[in-house]
Amino acid sequence: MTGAGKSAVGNTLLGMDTFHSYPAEECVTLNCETSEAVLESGRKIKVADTPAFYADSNMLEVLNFFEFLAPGPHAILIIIRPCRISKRDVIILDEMQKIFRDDQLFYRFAILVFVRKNDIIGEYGCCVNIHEYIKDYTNKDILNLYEKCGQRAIAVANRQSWKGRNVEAIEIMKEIDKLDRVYFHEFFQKTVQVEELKKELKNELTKNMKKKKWFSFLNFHEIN
Ligand SMILES: Nc1nc2c(ncn2[C@@H]2O[C@H](COP(=O)(O)OP(=O)(O)O)[C@@H](O)[C@H]2O)c(=O)[nH]1
Ligand SMILES: [Mg+2]
Repeated sequence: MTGAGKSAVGNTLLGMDTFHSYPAEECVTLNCETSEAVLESGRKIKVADTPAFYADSNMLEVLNFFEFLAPGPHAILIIIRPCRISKRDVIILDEMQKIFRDDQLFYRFAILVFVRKNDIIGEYGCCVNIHEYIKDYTNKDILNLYEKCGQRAIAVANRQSWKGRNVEAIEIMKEIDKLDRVYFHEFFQKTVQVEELKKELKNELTKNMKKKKWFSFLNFHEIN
């Protein structure tokens, strides 16, 4: 989703303004961008920021940063702006599974990250925690996504002082640390495998595109 806050969360995690993050109707992040940082704790992290996924070509783009994230990725953060996620966004997420070959693998490493925490939680929000918010205030598509992600969810406020953002970053890292990371290490370690995946995905997308053309022709035919 464009303008969700993906780049902002990336910056919060890194502890600095690396990715472009500002209000824009058009997609600000067009290609996957990567950055790394050494946290106060001494831990090294690598973050890949992605564009909004609305086109098949974006998905191929994701494969390009697997090498950068090796031996990860260790976590997939699905950034959600409260009340702005659409059914289409959820469907696109499901499409992402193609890259990981099976949905369980994709969602096993996924965490829902709701931005604009202050709008939904605490003094100005409606809930005491993110889990209550998801259960009481979101629709069944999000609930379904939440279940697929093993009920892993966190809310963060990106628009605040760096002192506050650093605290949010620690909380996100805690969620990431709860994930089992061994499997990814083995799965994506070899670049060869990534190349194979790319080829496979390209073939499948080409097939899908041909199918789409056929369907649009059918629609055209029906209207006339
Ligand atoms: N108030 C508030 N604004 C946020 C938060 N996170 C992101 N934003 C704003 O949302 C806008 C879009 O963010 P951006 O990171 O560029 O979204 P992206 O397109 O998903 O990468 C920017 O103006 C951010 O400052 C948040 O937690 N609270
Ligand atoms: Mg962005």
